[in-house]
This record gives sequence, structure tokens and C-alpha cells, in this order.
Amino acid sequence: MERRSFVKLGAIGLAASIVKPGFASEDSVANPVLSDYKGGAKMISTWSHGLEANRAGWEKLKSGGTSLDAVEAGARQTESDVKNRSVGIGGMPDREGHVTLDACIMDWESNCGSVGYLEGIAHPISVAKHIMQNTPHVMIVGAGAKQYALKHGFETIKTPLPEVKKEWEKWKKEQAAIAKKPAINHENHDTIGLLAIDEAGRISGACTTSGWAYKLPGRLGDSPIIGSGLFVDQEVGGAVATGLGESIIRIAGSHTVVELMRQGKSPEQACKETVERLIRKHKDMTGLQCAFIAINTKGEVGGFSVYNGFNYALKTTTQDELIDTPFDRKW
Ligand code: SD4
Repeated sequence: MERRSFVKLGAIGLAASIVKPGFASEDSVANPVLSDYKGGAKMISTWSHGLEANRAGWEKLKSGGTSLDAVEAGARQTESDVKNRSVGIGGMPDREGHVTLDACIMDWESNCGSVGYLEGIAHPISVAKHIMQNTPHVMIVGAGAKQYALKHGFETIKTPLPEVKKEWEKWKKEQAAIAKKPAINHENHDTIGLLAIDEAGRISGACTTSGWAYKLPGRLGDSPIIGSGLFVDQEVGGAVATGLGESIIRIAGSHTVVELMRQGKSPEQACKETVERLIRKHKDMTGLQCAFIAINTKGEVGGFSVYNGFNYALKTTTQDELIDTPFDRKW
């Protein structure tokens, strides 16, 4: 077949896929695989801001919302936190002073949506969900993502915030070296990744960030990449990542965690082996923090980080707490 007709057929396929079932909808058909789940609703989110995010998500779960509603609500909570320097409105800019946001979302039917390099929009996670539910695409970035968000009436914001702009101006004066790797830890870099399982056993995940502070313009990390920053497979479970995106992409981190769970590993063991693989792929781990958290279809959860200092928030009907993960090494 000539390439041109192949492309044309592909386009017809694409148009057909716009109406195909399998597109996420608010009232997605229950997956029969899920009927046995008895573990109750549960939500886990990275870092201490995960506590507030979980509480926002829990409001949805409590009132019969799905895990997808919960992770979106949780992510939106952190995106609107003006004190958070790594997510949403309070995020740190790139080298040229632009706050560009990355986010992705995935549900139990393997529907997924993603935005990258999105500037001036309050809730990238909801744009990602909108893309997932209303287009045949998974990922829309940059000017196209902005155009999409504006067209669909998403709330706009002005970034960076004045205090963030001041910090950036100070940094600019100091002329930080371009190749210098920033220390990624709780203080300066704390993307939120969320996973939820609802009463029906449906797993969804979300991830949202402003990424590496003072990154090169155009840089995308792992957070908008399905399989790196987030992966969900209802046959197995879900995982999210936080830390230096370049390292996480290198091993398709979240997908790796899920595949290890598929082989029978517990969430914690799968996260540990993924961290160990990541470490094996880097000659120099100085300052390179990365962590994963995961949930399986039994509702078991766990996490693991390269360095100490990483924690995640857990919410169930009886728990609302922060859990320090085991780690490979100390700072
Ligand atoms: C990134 N993974 O853009 C994100 C940042 C992050 O904790 O997770 N920080 O590389």
C-alpha cells in the first residue's frame, strides 16, 4: 500500500475512534473484573501535601464518586495551593520565567489524557481529563494545549506569582550553571502523584507538576508521560513517580512498577526493584532523588525511594496519615 493511502486509512481510523466505545465517560460501564473487590476505598498521594489532596479526593469517594473523580479532585486541590512551589499556580518557572505545567491522568479502562508545557491554566489535570474524554488523542502540549484549554473554557491564571518571580530574578542574577543538577527533595521539588481505588475496586491515577525549577524552555519531565510519571492497568494496579523526571523516563518507571506487580511483587517490592533498576542505570546518583508509590487490585499499597526523606499520604475510612517509605540510601 502506498504511504499516502495508508495515512488516509489511518485518518479514517482516527475519525472512527472518536465515537468508539472505551472513551472514558462519567458513567463508565462497570468492569466485571471489579465485582469481587472488598477492600474499601483508599487513596495515596506523594509527599505531605498529599494529605490535603487525599481529603479533597475523599469527598468524592464518600459521595459515590469514582477513583477518577477522586484523583482529579485531589490534584486540583494541590494545583490551587499558592504555597506549593512545584505544582500549579505557585509553581516555579523555567529559565526564562515561564511557569509551564505538566499533568496526566489514567483510569481503570486504560483511558488516559495528558498535557505538557501548558502555561497560564489553573488546572492542567482537568484539561488532561478533558482530552481523555473528548478527543481521540492522549497528549496535547504547548501552544496547542493552551489553545485547547481556552477553547473549552478552562480557568486562566497569571504566573509566576510575584514572590516566585522575585526568587527567579534572584536566581537569574546568580547565573546558576546550566548543567548543574538541582537537589530534588522535599523542600524544593514535590510533584503530586495520586492513586485511588474506589468501593467498586476501580483504580485511577493522576500526576501534576510544574517540573524541574529553572528547566530549559520546552523541557518535559516524566509527569505528563503515561508509563513514566503514571501508569494504571486494572488487571494489576497503578503506580506514580516523583523525582528527577529524566531518570524516571529512562526506565519507564511507573510502567515498570506495574509490570513487577504483574509478576507477583507487592507494591513496596515492585517500587523497590524499580528504584534499584533506576540506580543501576545511573553512574552518578549524587542528589538524584526519585520515588514511586503503588497500589494493587487488592488495595495493598507501598512505596520506595532512592534517598530517605520521601513520604506519602494514605487515606482510608480509618486512616489519614503520612507514611515514610523505605529507601535505598541516606542523603
Ligand atoms: C519532573 N518528576 O518534572 C517531575 C518533578 C518531580 O518531585 O516529581 N518532583 O521531573
